[in-house]
Amino acid sequence: MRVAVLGGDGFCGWPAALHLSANGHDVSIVDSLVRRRADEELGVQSLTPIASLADRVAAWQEVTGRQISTVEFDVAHDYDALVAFLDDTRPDAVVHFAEQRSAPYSMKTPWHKRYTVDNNLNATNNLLVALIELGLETHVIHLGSMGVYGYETVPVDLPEGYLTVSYPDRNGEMRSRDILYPTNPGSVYHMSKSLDQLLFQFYGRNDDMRITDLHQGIVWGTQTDETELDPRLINRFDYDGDYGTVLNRFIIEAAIGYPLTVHGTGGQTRAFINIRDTVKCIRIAVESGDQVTGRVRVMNQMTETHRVSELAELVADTLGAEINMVANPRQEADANELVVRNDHLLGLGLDPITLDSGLLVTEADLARKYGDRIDQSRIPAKSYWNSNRRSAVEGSSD
Ligand code: NAD
Ligand code: USQ
Repeated sequence: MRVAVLGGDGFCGWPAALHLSANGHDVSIVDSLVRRRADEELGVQSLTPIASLADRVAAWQEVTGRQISTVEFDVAHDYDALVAFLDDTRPDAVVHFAEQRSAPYSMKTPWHKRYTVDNNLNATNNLLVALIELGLETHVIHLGSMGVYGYETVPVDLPEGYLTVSYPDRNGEMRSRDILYPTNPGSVYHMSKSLDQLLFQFYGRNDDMRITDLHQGIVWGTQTDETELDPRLINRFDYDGDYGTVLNRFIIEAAIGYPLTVHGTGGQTRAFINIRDTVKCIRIAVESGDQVTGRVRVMNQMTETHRVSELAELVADTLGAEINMVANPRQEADANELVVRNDHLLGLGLDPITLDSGLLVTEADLARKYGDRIDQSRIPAKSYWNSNRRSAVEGSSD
């Protein structure tokens, strides 16, 4: 299939593009390279040394003989370039990763809040409008977030996108219908994913579009079978307080002897998926596009749930580390329960990699290998959700 990967230079997009290419798909990458500029803005670099996008695809061709084309433009703001690209490539599927994806980055300042909403919503809206303008029947696969459901304890296993509700009509007769699961985002970033859902619901219905929204959990790990083929193909590995996600941060922290940074009580329970499973899920979503008819297909792209404090203990026990309970810069519940359905992807053949697979040690080895690239001053999370959280952190003795 012809597959366009928007955001194909990023942490999930790059290995997904390689995995699709390795499996015989004709892949084109679009990226504005804004994520590399965010590293410059934040004064931090990926733990792993990442090659330029041009060098990456040249290496891929050298190693495998497979070609991936690339084009650089801003999907959110260069609508004409997007239309020209889609008209030229006429993809069977577009995988849309091209959004600002960090919750802490989205909460840093008014500029970061406005940038995240502007970038994420315009990227999604532009893509949908461009496909409609061109009359293409392209399957759109979007990377959404488990965070759209919110992280309060609820008495149900989180369903895949829709909730069946029953209510009395005006004559008192019971009715039943499926609604989008009530959204309850915990950051401006997560809110942008909640709003994306409405764009999909509207255009899906109005223009009969085929759309899959993947509600992905926190991705951990770095390398995949394809990125391991050559050092120039290595994936990025974020560890800083803005872009580093919890498990990858714990792995790096343990690897360099930095106490694990557990926020608050560590009672937050979250959904996780290894990057090797992310790329498989993307391929599965692409290759099962003909199953998408009618309403937006929502699949929960996660394989296991863990409480942050228990993750820290597991990492400490496996890799050897101290644990430091730090004041939480985020406005979030101290603790929550989380049970998630992921029947769709399991039914389509996903065979999950779980934390007990031994990959923790492999990842820690990688972190140690590049440990001298770490700037420890960039580890503490310093994006505060509101002034109360700032006071709590700045007033704490951590
Ligand atoms: P990333 O920041 O590493 O990659 C995103 C890529 O998109 C970057 O290369 C960036 O330059 C590009 N981009 C951003 N805005 C763009 C624009 N307007 N035009 C063109 N390119 C643009 O992030 P990631 O971790 O690879 O995440 C990819 C997607 O997956 C995001 O939408 C994110 O919300 C979602 N997701 C990520 C995780 C995770 O743990 N990393 C978990 C769940 C969902
Ligand atoms: N946390 C710590 N210590 C740390 C970092 C984080 O205790 O050093 C805690 C946070 O307070 C939070 C939890 O770990 O309770 C998860 O934080 P995270 O940064 O790992 O994940 P999050 O901000 O939710 O965002 C990440 C990705 C985002 C994706 C989301 C999936 O950056 O793109 O959408 O995971 S989910 O969380 O399922 O919504």
